[in-house]
Amino acid sequence: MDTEAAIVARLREVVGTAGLLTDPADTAPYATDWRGLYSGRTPAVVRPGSTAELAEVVRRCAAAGVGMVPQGGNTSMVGGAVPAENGGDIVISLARMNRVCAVDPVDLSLTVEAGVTLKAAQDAAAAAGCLLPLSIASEGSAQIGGVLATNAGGNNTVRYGNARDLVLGIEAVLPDGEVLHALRRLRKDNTGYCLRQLLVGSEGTLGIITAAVLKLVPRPAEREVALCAVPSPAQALALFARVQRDDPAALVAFEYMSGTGMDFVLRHIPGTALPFAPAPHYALIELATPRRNAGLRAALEEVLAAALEAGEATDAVVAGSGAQQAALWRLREEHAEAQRREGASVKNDVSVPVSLVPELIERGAAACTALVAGMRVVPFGHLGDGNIHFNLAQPEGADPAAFLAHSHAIMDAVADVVRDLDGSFSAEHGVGRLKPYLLASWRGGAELATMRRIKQALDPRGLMNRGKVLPAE
Ligand code: 2HG
Ligand code: ZN
Repeated sequence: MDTEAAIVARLREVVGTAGLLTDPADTAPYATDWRGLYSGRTPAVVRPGSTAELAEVVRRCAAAGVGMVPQGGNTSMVGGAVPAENGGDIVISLARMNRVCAVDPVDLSLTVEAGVTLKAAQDAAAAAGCLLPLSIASEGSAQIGGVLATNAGGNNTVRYGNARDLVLGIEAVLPDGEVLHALRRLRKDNTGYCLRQLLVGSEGTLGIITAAVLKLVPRPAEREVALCAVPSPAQALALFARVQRDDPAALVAFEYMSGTGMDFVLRHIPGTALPFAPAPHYALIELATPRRNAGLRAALEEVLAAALEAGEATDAVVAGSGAQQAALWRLREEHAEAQRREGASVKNDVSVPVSLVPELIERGAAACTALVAGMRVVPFGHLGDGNIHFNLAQPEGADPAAFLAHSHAIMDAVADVVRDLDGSFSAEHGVGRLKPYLLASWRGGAELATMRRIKQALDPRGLMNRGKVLPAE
């Protein structure tokens, strides 16, 4: 077995000094996750500048039997992109592969390298008069490679689906260093197994995505954003159903927030303010259409008036400018950051059929509050697609570690409710390092067995992002 120093030297030959970090002060940010759950160790962070370099890095790691941890913006909520504490695995950062290669407003496609941030990809689409309809709170840091590897969901799933629904083509380096060239931009291509979709959502365990062709849509001509105060989750669902009935083609996002989560945002995030008096629950609605003179604003005001009349909302504001739209969205997008500043939290990224969201929130709250005195229930998220972040914040002033010692009890209590409602234990954040232990009981039998056979076929020595997704046998 080669020494770590020998392997690092061989990788330096490929990427040069500029493409390699070895000083622990430089590698530490790559070995720690955004939530602060894991602090790993790595002998080196390799930052290749091209697919050819990356493929050679993978070949050399594979030849030496060294594990590899692919990493994009390192915004995983489940520790999916960090190395283990005791490990010698090499982190492979895609950050330098950040070129926007092509945008085609007729094909409605965008070709980017994996290290392009989601925000930069959105900007490239906008500059060509198009829209990349994927939006997540971490889009300023999250990179396309990671967004696809984790099949990110986000705010627009109700209209445009998840990341996997926006992928036309992919280029990836497989665990043996071979390059999978499938960077096609075809709308129809029915030629055998869909390998790009195998890579999407594989969380870096089957290979490293190096570039992708994404689907775009025409840029909206009209866009409206409203914030509503709602009396209960059940009324939020009724409001969603009303908006969806009225003009399903215009609905882009329907987000739910609790009064507790909003309070965290208002206290921790400078410059945020509510446009009306605080309420027990909130809904944020975005509508958009590519049709000009569609009268979207009048239509939205009409729907909201009917909702107020029916008691589904008690207050509502439609943003009057782009800046106000951004300010309303900020109240929702800053929920994760505000919770982080409030202290330790246990996250349950769960989904249920949309119609059961109120039941999830009510039963989940009842199941949790009994577990830890003073714990705060902070559910929020993508009501329109059934994905609620059923998060629990530590009691005020409590010791974070003592609270986190209850993590598994809390997650199990929520999981029992979710299972009863035919839901999923991970709706959009993936499995990562945090949740492989849940896979056997939720996706056991032929599902897990097939996943293992795929992993065995592509990565027989288990070198790609080990310890993630699949539980140890
Ligand atoms: C969001 O929807 C993200 O803001 C983060 O998925 C959710 O912090 C969370 O639990
Ligand atoms: Zn989310």
